[in-house]
Amino acid sequence: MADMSPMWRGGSGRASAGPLAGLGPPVLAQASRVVRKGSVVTPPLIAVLNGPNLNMLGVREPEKYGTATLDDVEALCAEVADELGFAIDFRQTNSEGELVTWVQECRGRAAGIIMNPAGYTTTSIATMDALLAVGVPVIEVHITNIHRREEFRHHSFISKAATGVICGLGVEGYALAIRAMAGLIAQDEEA
Ligand code: DHK
Repeated sequence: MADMSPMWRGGSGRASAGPLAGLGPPVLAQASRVVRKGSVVTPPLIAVLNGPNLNMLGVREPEKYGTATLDDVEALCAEVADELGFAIDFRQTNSEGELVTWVQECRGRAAGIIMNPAGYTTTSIATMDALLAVGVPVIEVHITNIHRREEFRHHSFISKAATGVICGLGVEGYALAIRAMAGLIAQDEEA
């Protein structure tokens, strides 16, 4: 198993490792849905990847993005994932290359990817290509309704790789994305 970056939540300076890195404990979900690998029972993994400036949530333009911090968003995702029997690997980076690498390393590990690409939404063909290469369901999340904002925010390269897009519902959009992803993964398993 290739290692991911030893730091996760790259931009926030938090040094805890996620299950993708194999460097620390995953946010374990209850074992209602499990994947058996030998004698080890592991809940399926959803990667929740966040792009640039989302480490500033809580202080960043709160009139648009709200007052919840990225830690609050991670706790929300972990709670919903736990309820549904999934583990999450929740990360943030300000670097496009790191985001691309994290996406690539989801191949064969994560059952789905939820991404708020933030400022890379409108620019990153590389992130789109990586998502297309991984071959798992992708849900794109934006806290704000990008279509009610400046025109340059309207076009998303990431949407071309996404099964669905959630925007404008605040950080609750992440919780909705986890629930939707659980459904997509179940469909994949049935197919
Ligand atoms: C977050 C950003 O950082 C912006 O660059 C996007 C997105 C919108 C959000 O709503 O979560 O344009």
